[in-house]
Amino acid sequence: MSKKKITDSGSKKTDDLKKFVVNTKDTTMTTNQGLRINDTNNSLKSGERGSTLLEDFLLREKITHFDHERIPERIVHARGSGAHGYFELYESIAEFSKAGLFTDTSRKTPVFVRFSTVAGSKGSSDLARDVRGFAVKFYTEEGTWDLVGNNMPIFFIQDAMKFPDLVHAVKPEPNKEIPQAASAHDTFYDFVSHATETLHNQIWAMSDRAIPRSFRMMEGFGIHTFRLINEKGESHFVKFHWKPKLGVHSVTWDEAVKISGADSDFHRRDLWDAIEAGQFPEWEFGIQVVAQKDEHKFDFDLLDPTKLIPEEMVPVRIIGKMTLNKNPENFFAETEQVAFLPGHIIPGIDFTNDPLLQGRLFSYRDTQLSRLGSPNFHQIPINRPIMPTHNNQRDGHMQMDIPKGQTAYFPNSLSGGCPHLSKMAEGAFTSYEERIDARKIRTRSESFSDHFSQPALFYRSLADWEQKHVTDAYIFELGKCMHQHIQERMLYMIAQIDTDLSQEVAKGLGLKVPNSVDGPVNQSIGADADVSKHQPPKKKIYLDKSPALSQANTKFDSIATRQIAVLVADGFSMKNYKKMKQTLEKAGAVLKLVAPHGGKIKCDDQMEHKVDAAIMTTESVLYDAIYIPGGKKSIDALKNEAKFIKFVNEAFKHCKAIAADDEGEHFIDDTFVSKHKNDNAVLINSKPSDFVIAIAQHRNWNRMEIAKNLPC
Ligand code: HDE
Repeated sequence: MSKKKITDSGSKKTDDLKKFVVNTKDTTMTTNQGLRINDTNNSLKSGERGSTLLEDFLLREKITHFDHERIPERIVHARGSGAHGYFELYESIAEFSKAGLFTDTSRKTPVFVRFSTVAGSKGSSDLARDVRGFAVKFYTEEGTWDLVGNNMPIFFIQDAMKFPDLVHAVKPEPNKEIPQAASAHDTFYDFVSHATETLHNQIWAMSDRAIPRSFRMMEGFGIHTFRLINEKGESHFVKFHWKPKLGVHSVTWDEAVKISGADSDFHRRDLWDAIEAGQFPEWEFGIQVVAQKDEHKFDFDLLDPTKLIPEEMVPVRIIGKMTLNKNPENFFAETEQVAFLPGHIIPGIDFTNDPLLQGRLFSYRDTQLSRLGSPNFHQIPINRPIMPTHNNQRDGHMQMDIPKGQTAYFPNSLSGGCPHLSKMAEGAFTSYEERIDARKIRTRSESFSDHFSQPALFYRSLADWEQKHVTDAYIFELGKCMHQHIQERMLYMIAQIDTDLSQEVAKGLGLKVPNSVDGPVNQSIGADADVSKHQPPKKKIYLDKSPALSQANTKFDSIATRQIAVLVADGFSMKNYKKMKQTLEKAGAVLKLVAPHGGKIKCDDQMEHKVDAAIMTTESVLYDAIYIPGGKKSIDALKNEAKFIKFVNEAFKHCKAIAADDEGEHFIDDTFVSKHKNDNAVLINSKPSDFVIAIAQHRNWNRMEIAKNLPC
């Protein structure tokens, strides 16, 4: 994460948006027609206590606009947060792609990014267990390219035809509209347990990836195999990756549940605050390239979006970096109205026949028509490309441009043939000339049938503590299912991935893992299909482990932007505080004074300090670590407030770093931590630099077994 001076612009796109920004500073209120208004509080009435008159155009304008100020939320990914930024290329990959943003290292390509949860409504909690959307709009000089990805490298289904079923299964159940933003219910697992292709993404959703610490600490993936096309028209297969500079980190499920109550905007606030503070989130951009001739060399099909290419088999080559450096001016105008379309493509990149991708190419344009209400949605400021657009598409709801001239067709002579077509040499797009010689057929390729090998690879690759989290997540999710046959069918599916895992989950549910299921294992096939051809074979082991899949192997070298709660009351030790503050802030952390009351408190030097949060307004789960400076008076006051004790106990339970100095140790003695002073991430009278190392570790998972038994 780079810390830079906040810049208001810096890109062609943010400069372009400035034209549309309306500032009300030093202005007078008017109607939408420019008429000055001197009363916006009272309607026009027949007498002081009389009825309102139909004549009141001021009331009508105000109320009518209000009545229509909502648009349909996105059918999936309704809850999201956006930010502006730019993409820079480290090295040209002209050998693979002719795209300007991949060949010209002097370019700074503007981007707008929207992160989202999938299942919840617009007002749901950020910390739901869910996949996260990671959609990037690149405003390139050759047109807009949208890379509409997720924070997990695979998807639940293999064919777009199944998307409505998947979404209907996971969304609130149609009779009672319950549960909100949660996969832990019968319909989801009913579907999953009958459609084995879902199991890979489903086990990822049980892992810590589904409860990120921050959007800034998530990976992003394009998921599908795309093509890169070079100047010679040659194609290479490619998978796109985003790698966060801060590493990949998550919260625990217990925290996620509590954060949802304490601050349901936790991720949104975190992204906004980091950018406002000039601590700009950064991701490196990587590609996995596979030569055309190697299309069939893998144990899985490159066109199957439920499969990843292990990084140990095809390394990710880092070629650039994205920095987010500006918050939107207006949530609705930008974050809500931004329209991402996988079909927004540029020369140098192309699609493959991945049947999920192919369906997405239709769905996203279609959905904008009902969400934004017009085929002119590309004219909304956030959606406008940075290059001029010219064609013969005309009219429609809310046409914002004024197309000039007599003609709106091609070819023409009356407008001199304009807009004329572009020659290939001038940078026109052309689709990759893939050779196709096939029968028209409605089926699933047999090469898509292996549904157990990769979820098993994922699970095997996780660290012990990650596996434990997956087990607990399954017990929670399946424990919320009311139908035993669904739970048992799921246990059978999990057993195909890992028998120990299924036994542990079964124990938690108080059930036994069944030896078979009713009907075919996979029922996601056509009625007349040859069932035997579409049953997943037993799992294969083509790679023992993929270390890249485990968060245990991420970066632990930074505490930048980590939130540290400093527990203080009047009389806290300034000497302790100052020393700790200097070291932590130098390393980029953010210290927050949490005190018995709001306003100001005094340290033992009698200086006043602004309180960041009164204990009644905050919770331990909102911080990454805790520091308790000494000062007898302060510690006595903290001990008097039970919530401070709970605060520290919870941080300990969540395996966070805790430091205390001098009398701060007496406070620790009143908490669960007292028995664990030799824990690696409990630092009493230690060097501040040791605290930095402990915070950078994110969590001390060695504490997990002890923490589990703490009653808080
Ligand atoms: Fe989406 N998806 N999706 N999806 N998706 C939408 O488009 C759809 C899929 C993803 O921040 C919708 O504008 C189909 C995969 C993100 O605005 C809709 C299929 C991946 C976002 C839609 C998929 C995604 C969406 C809803 C299966 C990861 C939010 C509103 C064929 C690679 C973008 C909208 C934003 C949004 C359809 C599968 C990611 C309905 C039919 C795979 C990040 O068009």
